Amino acid sequence: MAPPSPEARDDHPLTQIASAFAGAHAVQGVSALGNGNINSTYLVAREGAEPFVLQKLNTTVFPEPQRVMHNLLIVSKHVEGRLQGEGAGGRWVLPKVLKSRSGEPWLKEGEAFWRAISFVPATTTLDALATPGQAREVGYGLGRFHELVHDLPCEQLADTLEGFHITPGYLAQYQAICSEPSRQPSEQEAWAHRFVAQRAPWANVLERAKATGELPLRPIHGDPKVNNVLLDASSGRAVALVDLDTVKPGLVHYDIGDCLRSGCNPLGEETPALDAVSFNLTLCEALLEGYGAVANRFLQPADHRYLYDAIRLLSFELGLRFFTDHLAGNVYFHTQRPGQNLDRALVQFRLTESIEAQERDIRGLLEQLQKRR
Ligand code: GN1
Ligand code: MG
Repeated sequence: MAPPSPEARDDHPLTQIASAFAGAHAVQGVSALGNGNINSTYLVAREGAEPFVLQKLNTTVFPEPQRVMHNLLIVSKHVEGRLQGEGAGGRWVLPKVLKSRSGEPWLKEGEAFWRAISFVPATTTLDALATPGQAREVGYGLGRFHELVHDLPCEQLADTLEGFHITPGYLAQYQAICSEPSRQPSEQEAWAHRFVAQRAPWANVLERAKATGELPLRPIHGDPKVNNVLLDASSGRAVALVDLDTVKPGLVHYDIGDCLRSGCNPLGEETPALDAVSFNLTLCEALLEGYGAVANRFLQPADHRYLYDAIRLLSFELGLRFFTDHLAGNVYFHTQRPGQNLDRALVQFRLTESIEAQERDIRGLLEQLQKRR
């Protein structure tokens, strides 16, 4: 028999933290799960009960983690009510928040903030999409989520991450960093600086529409990249949207743009093949079809007007966020190697260019989506 992994030892700190959420069941093992850029996530196996997911929240990013839990519990209760109302036919699963030994839905250990949620068995995730069938499911997953929360009053949700998806705010952070004395930029950095400067005047497009009341605030997921959609392992159908830390009032455009910039980039966010990065229209069409199948009933004409900008903006915005973090010394996104945030930024900027080059076709697809209402 293989020796137990170090994390499975009774006296290992991770095992002790996991035990606080494991009820009466002994913890058998703790292993890393997924590849999130912000929180640290583990899968905990325990004796005689289902495994569960343990997460250490990044409190630099989420300085008030109790607010995150507040939103998670509000959304869970709302969605649970909706699913019960639908009866057994509705295909959707909502991971449950687990309580720790103290009876609270978290565990504080010094500066660290831990929480646990149930694991949805027999599901898979994809880091990038390869087929229209997968894209349709990811789109359906986001539409289903929007549809389940669109009647939850925004006032009930706290702001868990101030400034999230406010592109002009990211631009201001970038400009502040650029105004500090620094070394001579590399060729790639100089290219990225020019890229940002050319698009800066347009970067407030969604915030302006929000400020004039043209686009309404609604509950949003905030981070619907493709690997946050759980797909049933045998049927491939979307059954859950996880990573609910950034659920808060916002524009559905942030979500739609984020899901498309992630779903229609078949090479993924970490590809080294920069010249081959492109926005895939076939995947875009399928993803929008899946989304529209559930979400079209609440999208308004004004929402449709800004969808192209949302797709272009969210890939630009993520590139800008990666680039700024690179210039700031990698303080926000986890990295595994030097230069990784610059490389990630270049991928998003190439994707933005590809979106811009296909503007007419993308707008054509969006018109079809609107006609299907
Ligand atoms: C972060 O942690 P993760 O991987 O779920 C980020 C998202 C980005 C994403 C890019 C709170 O999400 O906004 O789109 O990285 N989350 C936060 O991979 O900033
Ligand atoms: Mg996330």
